[in-house]
Amino acid sequence: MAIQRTLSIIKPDATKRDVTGKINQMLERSGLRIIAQKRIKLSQEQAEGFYSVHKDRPFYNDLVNFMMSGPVVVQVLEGENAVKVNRDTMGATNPEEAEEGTIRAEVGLSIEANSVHGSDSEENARSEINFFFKDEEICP
Ligand code: IDP
Ligand code: MG
Repeated sequence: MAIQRTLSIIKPDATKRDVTGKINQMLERSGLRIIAQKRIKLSQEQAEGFYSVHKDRPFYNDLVNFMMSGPVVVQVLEGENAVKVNRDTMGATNPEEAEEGTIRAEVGLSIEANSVHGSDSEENARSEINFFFKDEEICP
């Protein structure tokens, strides 16, 4: 297995409830190293751009507004098979369907306010990391 990097976002529903530390502990316990991290407020342009793949979905406008409703923590995670390990640690999109012990099952509130984002492929991880981070901000 190869060492990979993936982009993670702790979403506004989670930053508002002060569970950033709990989520980071769950990520680190899965073997994912947090090699870059910053807490930011997304602009409309950033939220729309980041989720542009979903622009034709009925939930797009709500999703963009939700992602701007409070601070987010954007992070680069590194580890063996990091893209899949992070997706497994996050759990299913809908917290009601997420396996016990996953972040979304433990912390998520709804299919929209599901506490975390994670890249779904190595290729998307590369572009999502570049969306938020300069090379010099990543400290492995
Ligand atoms: P993922 O985050 O598990 O990869 P995606 O299908 O890529 O799920 O959807 C992106 C985000 O859009 C989800 O994490 C969630 O916040 C939101 N979302 C997805 N499906 C719905 C829905 O049916 N209603 C409202 N929000 C949704
Ligand atoms: Mg997705």
